[in-house]
Amino acid sequence: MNKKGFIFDLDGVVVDTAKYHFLAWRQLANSLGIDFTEEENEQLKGVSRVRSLEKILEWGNKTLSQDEFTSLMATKNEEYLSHINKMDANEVLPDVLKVLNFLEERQQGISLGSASKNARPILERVELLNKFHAIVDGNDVSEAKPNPEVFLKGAELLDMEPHNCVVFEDSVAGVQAANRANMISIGIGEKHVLHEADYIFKDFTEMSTQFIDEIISGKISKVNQIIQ
Ligand code: B16
Ligand code: MG
Repeated sequence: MNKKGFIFDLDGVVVDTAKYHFLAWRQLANSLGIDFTEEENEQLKGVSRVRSLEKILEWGNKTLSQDEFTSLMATKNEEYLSHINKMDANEVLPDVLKVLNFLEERQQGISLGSASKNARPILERVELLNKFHAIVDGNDVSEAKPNPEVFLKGAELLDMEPHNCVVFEDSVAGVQAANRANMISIGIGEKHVLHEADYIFKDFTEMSTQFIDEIISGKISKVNQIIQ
């Protein structure tokens, strides 16, 4: 079948909001006397807000009451939203629009598969909301990546079998989720971080339309092969 489901992660794939998550989490962590590196931050990518705060508290060896925990999550989100509210279409990552338009031309299924509860407002701000046939975000799932729920729901909404779906992901947890869903996992980012992905590209400018066509035709399938 020459139709596939293409599932895009949001943060770090469609837009670089990963940097805003990092700024907001680091500010919050520092206020608790905890610091973490950009390398440790990789572990926060793609995972839920709750799990992110749990990890930061683990790093700092701190425990909080449930009320404090909830209030800190709200503080982080306010800080994060102050960055998001300044975003516009210029913040869409290079060649994302080109790939979305190409997939639209080829009449492929297009879904978002993000852990973020802010996914819809972000897509609206960067004027991409109408490019997706389905959206699954942090409001729609009960299990966080690396659990495959977010991508399996995307496949279902697109009416596609998981093995006919492809996931673009910038996070380790997200690549693992795609693999567990039995989808072709395409890492967007660094090879040494995303080595579990079937294919890896630095960004969409490195991905040819021929590569996408070969996925659509089935010539390229799920193998543990690295292209860069
Ligand atoms: P929010 P993605 C994820 O989005 C981020 O990568 C991760 O860092 C964040 O904690 C998570 O969304 C939740 O985001 O606080 O906005 O609900 O990469 O899955 O698109
Ligand atoms: Mg991401």
